[in-house]
Amino acid sequence: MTETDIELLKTKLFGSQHAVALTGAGISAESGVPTFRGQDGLWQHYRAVDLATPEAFGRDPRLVWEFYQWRRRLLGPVRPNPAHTTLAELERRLPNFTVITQNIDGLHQMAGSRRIIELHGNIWYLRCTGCGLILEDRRTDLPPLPKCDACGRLLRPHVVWFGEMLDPVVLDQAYAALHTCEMLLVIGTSGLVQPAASMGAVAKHRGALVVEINLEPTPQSDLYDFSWQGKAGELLPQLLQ
Ligand code: BJW
Ligand code: ZN
Repeated sequence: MTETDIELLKTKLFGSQHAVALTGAGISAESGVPTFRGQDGLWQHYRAVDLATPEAFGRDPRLVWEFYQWRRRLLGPVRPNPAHTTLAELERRLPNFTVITQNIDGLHQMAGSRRIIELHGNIWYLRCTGCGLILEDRRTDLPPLPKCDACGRLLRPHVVWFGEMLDPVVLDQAYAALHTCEMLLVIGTSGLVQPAASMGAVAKHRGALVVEINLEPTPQSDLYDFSWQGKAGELLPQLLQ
């Protein structure tokens, strides 16, 4: 990326009626949240099939809850970084700016973004496996197997596991934003998990300028207009300068 490229991106971004950022775990890495894949990724130490599938929860809910309780404790003191705050600022400055995130950490909200589509749910919400009730709960000292006050059945984290469908209402909102945007920033995602991995291609197909911001190239890089390599927390603020 040259200085001229960055100027071009800024012109396109600040001239757009609709712009979108699609974010993944990499945007929270500089806040101290572990990513999933790569050297220090969560899936290097834990097997996704043992912890992030409905079958795993059916088999051993205590183990799955232990994993999520640990992650909730880890996330408790975590704060947004300059990448999150840049996106919040873009929402204030642009006529229509939407964040579509795969992250469950709630850091976009904390940074001040308001138009957020959470594809994979939110770790600070729990859902009843019996009556479907969804409730916010920020405690980091939950009982080992939290139960629903309304019906007494087991609660689960309100997140999307492998093999589960994404909420169709949430997906519709995401595609509506992707279909209308003139520019898409794809930030800190390995592009391996569907359907999010195809969302850049969807926007590209509809004529959006697509810019990837990542430490390294991904399987999607060649499809996009620009691949801007580096730390999201260092690159994104340059769009506001
Ligand atoms: C930085 C950085 C810095 C680091 N700055 N960058 C079609 C084809 C094949 C398979 C499927 C398919 N459709 C569905 C599937 C199955 C499956 C899937 O995709 N599997 C693949 C792995 C092959 N998908 C699903 O099951 C989805 N459901 C679905 O599609 O339902 C319909 C269906 C069901 C069954 C069969 C067919 C259809 C649901 C997926 C749910 C994903 N859930 C998780 C866990 C959420 C809860 C939790 O956190 O515990 O979501 S898995 C995990 O991966 C998490 C993430 O949101 C997701 C994506 O990860 P992300 O964000 O990309 O992180 P990383 O770690 O992979 O990458 C980080 C990146 O950041 C790297 O590139 C770094 O370089 C970069 N980076 N620091 C900038 N400072
Ligand atoms: Zn219930």
